[in-house]
Amino acid sequence: PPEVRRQDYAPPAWWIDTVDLTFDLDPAKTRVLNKMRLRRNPDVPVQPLRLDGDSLNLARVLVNGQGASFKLEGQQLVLSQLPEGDEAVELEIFTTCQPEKNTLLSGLFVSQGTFFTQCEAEGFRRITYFLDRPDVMSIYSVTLRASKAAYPVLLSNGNLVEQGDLDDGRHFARWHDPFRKPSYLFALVAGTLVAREQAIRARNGKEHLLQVYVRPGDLEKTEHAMQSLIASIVWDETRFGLPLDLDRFMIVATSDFNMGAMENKGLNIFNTKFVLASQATATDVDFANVESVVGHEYFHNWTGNRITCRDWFQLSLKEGLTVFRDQEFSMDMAGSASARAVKRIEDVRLLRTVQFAEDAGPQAHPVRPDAYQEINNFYTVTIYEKGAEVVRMMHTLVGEAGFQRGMKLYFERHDGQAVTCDDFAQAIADANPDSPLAQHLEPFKRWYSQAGTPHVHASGHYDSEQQTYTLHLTQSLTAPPGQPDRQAAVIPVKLGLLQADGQPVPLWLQTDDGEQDCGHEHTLVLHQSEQRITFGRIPQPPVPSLLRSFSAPVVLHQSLDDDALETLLQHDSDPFNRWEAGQQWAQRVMLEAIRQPHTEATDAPARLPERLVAALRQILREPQLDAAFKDLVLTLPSENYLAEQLDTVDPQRIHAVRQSLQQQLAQALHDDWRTLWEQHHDTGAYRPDAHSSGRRALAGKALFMLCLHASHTGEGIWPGKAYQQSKDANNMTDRFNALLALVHTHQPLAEAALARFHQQFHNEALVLDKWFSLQASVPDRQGDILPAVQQLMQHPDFTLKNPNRARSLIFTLCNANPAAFHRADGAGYQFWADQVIALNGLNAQVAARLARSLDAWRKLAEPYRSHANAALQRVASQKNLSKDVREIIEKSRT
Ligand code: B3K
Ligand code: ZN
Repeated sequence: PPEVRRQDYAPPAWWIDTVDLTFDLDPAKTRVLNKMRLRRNPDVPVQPLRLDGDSLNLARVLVNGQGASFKLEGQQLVLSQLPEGDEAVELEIFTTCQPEKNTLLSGLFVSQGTFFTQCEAEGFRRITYFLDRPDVMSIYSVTLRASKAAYPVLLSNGNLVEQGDLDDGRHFARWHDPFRKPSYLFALVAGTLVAREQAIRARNGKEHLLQVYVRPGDLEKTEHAMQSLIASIVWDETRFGLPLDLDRFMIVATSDFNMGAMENKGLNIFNTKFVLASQATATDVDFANVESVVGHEYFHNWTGNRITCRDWFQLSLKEGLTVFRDQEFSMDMAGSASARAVKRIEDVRLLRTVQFAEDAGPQAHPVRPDAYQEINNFYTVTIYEKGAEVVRMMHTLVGEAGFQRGMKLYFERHDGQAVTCDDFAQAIADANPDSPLAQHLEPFKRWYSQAGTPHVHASGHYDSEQQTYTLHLTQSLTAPPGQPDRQAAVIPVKLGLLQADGQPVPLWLQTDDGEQDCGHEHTLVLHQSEQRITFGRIPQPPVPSLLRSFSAPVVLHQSLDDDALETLLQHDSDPFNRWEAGQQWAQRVMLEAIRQPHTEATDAPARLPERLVAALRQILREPQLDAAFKDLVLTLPSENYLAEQLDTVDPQRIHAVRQSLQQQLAQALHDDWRTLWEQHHDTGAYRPDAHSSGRRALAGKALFMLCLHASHTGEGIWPGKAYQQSKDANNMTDRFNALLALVHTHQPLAEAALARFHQQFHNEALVLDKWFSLQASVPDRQGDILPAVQQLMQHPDFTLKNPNRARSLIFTLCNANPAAFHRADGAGYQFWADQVIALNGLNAQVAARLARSLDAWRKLAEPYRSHANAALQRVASQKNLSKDVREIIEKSRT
């Protein structure tokens, strides 16, 4: 299959200045008239016009009002006899498409009787012939015509300029978007929808109309989305000085969507999962996700839409930057320093578990990839999350004020353009000429071009005579065989030193010209493969606290003993490193146990050291600490994260060790769990803010631990309380946590609770997703989960066609329940292959995501590895494999 390569980028031979689209909407056959004004790009040699198309029926082509000759080459429409001069050409193209047959949910599709579009990355070509590439930006006018009864609401980008009735019970609406935009930001929606509306006045006095459109019946679940939108607008104005540039800003929710949401200009289309939220149906995590995704899509209006990507290799230009912005937004919304740290820990956990694994596996690619077969396969954690870390490092290197200067320059230079990652980095550096970023800009940009996670090794040396402490840091990044050697990256290492009693040590940096007072924290810029740094006036051997708040996306190796880890866990002023010390400690205990010789996976379970238990107990009892933070510290590294640390992975062994430690935590801290539950389980009137969410999370963890303990003693009080709570809770977070405690600890009451829950929520699609997902995530016991999932696939509420539902059951099993998926008999992999094949025929994008569950198959121990290989081979040998799935499977197998 052909590869698209970054180095082959060439500017378009034509520009499209204006587009006037007319849709006659009909689910079976929609007619599209596309009138464009084009002109040749004077900077490019004269060439035919080649328009992209996909799954279109072409009816007619007119050039300047006359019939014209054209050719279809593959999926492209080629016009070679257009006038050669530089005057504009008017092109009219009539096509039809079949929205109701569109199960791929790319282009124009129907969801529950409503029309939606999804054009990023290359879906617009499934609507009409076009130069479907982000560097062609045009002014759009759109007329929608449809039955007034079936489709009372007709929406597109920009402003509504005209509407009225037509004959035969039809009506029309005409929209005009005053901003030039690439085709991937086009959108339309037509159907029966209702809207929550809010008029707001911006700082400059301008009025805006905000609307959140949903299906009738869902309106009372839109308040949080509206509040999040308003908060996003205020935040972007205050922190970045970026105002809303539209009279009208719309969000529309659909339950059939391949991803989270889409930032179409002025008409964001969202998965219902990231719009609808009520206390009765959504958890605290859902509420936080709505806020974060509403923010993310809104922030794209400037970072993505006003300045867009020159080509899809630059995807992280908009995604990395916008993720960075949404992370900062969530942190600012969370408020306190420790709530910010909680958000940072959650983001880093995702990065290290999923992105580091991606970067170490067969689908590894740079933040700015060099080649792809199917661009939809590159909406990855590397582009998004690692991309955001690259932006965050720039922020660290130039500071907040410097970063804002850089953003200002970026908009001065590039507003209205389609640009590259280099352009962004250049703007930030040019606005901060004296910063370490400007000083090391070229090597810094290796973060864009080199795949893989750098490893940093740190060791410290204390000289009692000189009273100095020297840190020795090295970095390495190994390239896969056959690839050019990696060069040193620019790694900001934020650090501090602690005395043994936990007091921060004043930092006197020794430089060539004497001593420099660094206060209590210093950011070392590691830009060579090896560097040393020395601090003076140190009376005792200190404990180093390195890579504070995870200042760079690297793996840090340092050998800290239990004393040092305990000092950091109890006293570090950097909450991220406090958490990290606890994780390192638990991880070391678990990895040692996993590696111990054994015949059965379950042999010789790990012993949780008394000292670690005592340290964790102290964290739980510290009154100043946030509940959310305690919950994170008490969460053991996940099975997937542990697997990532090993060269050979026996998923059953990892599961057995982690389960055993979890059990010991439940027992050893039993009294504390009880106290915590009593202190935190009643959070009063429901509010999804960071503080009360944290309390519910910790109470939920306590209830889970108490039920886990009960499952071993046979005691019934806590399961009884959990059952009560699963019935009576006044919010979904508490209700679901109680249900989870029962189900995940295999309580006899679990079945009744599950049945009750289903009965109560069978009309709530998003809650049913939770119900399916919960059952697919139960810790496996003797292979009982796969058959349960297979049975749930037969449930009348299950369907493969709805991506959320498919993800809730199948993806949860294959990606989030390693011990249920990796079975010694290989049945999990066979199930996976069946589902990849079934989805491939329905929705190649969703199928390609699932295809990635076996990315790490080469690291598996036998017999898993051979079974996984067989399953991969079976998928590979399918005829009619989409190019999406083919690309993933091929890479997995090479
Ligand atoms: N830009 C979209 C993602 C489009 C995915 C296309 N396969 C959502 C976002 O990142 O905001
Ligand atoms: Zn995005």
